Amino acid sequence: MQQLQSKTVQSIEGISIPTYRFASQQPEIGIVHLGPGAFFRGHQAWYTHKLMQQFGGDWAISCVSMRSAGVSQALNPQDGFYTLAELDKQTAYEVIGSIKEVLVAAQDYPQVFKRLTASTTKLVSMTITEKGYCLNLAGELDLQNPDIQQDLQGQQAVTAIGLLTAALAERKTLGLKPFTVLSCDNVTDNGKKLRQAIIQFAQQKDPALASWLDENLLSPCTMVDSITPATDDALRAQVAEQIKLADNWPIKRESFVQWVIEDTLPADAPQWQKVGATLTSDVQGFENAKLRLLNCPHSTMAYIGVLADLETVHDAMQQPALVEFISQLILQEVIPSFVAPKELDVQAYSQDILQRFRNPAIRHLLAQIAWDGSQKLPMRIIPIVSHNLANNLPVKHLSVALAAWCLFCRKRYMAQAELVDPLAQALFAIAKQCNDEPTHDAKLFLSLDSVFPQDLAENPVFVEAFTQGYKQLQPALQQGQFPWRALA
Ligand code: CS2
Repeated sequence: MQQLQSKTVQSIEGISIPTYRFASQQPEIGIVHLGPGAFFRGHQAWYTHKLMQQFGGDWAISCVSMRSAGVSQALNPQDGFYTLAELDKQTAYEVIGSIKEVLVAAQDYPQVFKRLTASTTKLVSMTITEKGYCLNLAGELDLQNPDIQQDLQGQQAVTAIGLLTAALAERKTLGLKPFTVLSCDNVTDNGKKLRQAIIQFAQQKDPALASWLDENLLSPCTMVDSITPATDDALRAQVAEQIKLADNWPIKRESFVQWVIEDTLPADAPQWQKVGATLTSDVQGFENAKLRLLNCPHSTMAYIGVLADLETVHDAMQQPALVEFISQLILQEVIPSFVAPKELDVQAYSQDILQRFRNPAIRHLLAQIAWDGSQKLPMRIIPIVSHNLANNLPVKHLSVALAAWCLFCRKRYMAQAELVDPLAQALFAIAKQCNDEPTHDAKLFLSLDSVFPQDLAENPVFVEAFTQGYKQLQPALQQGQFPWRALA
């Protein structure tokens, strides 16, 4: 079978292909994106594709991954083309062409730097996941992070923050405007934190650069949403059958897609609002709603589900006790914890999310959501607990969710299986010391101060709820012994 690439893409029948890639004037690169994972290719790259398809513009994307060469090896031989499959009641396919090249910073540093410092590069977006920002619990750049320390001393940056700051410094020297930076990760106040981290890094190296950035760097906050499970061989086969070409790395996602961007996006940025993105002054409200009503239940379901030996979100939604637990969590503890934007009907929004979780066409592995708990929980669960404790609101279900995460880490340790988490070593060190005595074990986990803020770890109401949750779920550590009654 022939490969999907410029030469062959026009032979595809019955599926939309990127016509702008065959126009007399090819779009120039206007965006550099850090972190070309599946989410980016299903979401922002798709919006940009729609924009160029309908309105043209020089918004081709140069993707950069910091270390891994997987995406560049898959997409460069395909001239950046890949297929997006929307899996819902009906399946829809589309070939996306907004990515022009994929670079690997560790190998192609001069080329990456050239892109970042080109006058034609107007915007640098990123999906580098929570850990990519190297922040501490207070949301500031963690200057003790070994990679950040290396970047403060070294030549060739290994972190996104180091790379962006070095490129911005060069732009200042060249007399260019800074590019706009756009964080598209599930991080609270993502734009503000990103901006602050870059300026903090610059401060360490060159205070004049820090003041220039403080005056000129734009970093709108965003909220991004679309469920995008990892690609599997079944999808590769399904896509090959449809397009009659081999695609190294097609992407699948649900048909729902949402992008809310702070209305400080400058005029020389892509006008994604023309193709469905929402510009608003209240991103925080949308982001709070999404982190709390989608990501918090998602993680809760992932940890409890894995403990109950379930495989996918869809499977978890077939378990009445788990669905009931999640519904109680949402109604009693999550919805009362925040003020939603005026235009959002919270109940309906939450119901729609649960309906999306039920999508039978999406096989979203709970294990995938369970990754990086130490980075995700401080964004999606812990702030709700802190808020509720301060406002005399309940925290029982939230505490069970956090206890489920700790037991999930223990379960991985007991199975001698990999724990995908930057704190895996510390978590396994704790798991090793656990002795099944809930008060003892709970104390050990709560001592992890990069996840649990000290005031939370010392709050008697929370410690009691967390220890109780841990105690009730603990039988799950024995294979096939999930204590469903503990959720009642
Ligand atoms: C999920 C998210 O993997 C996870 O942690 O909760 O990736 C989720 O699917 C997206 O945020 C949906 O927009």
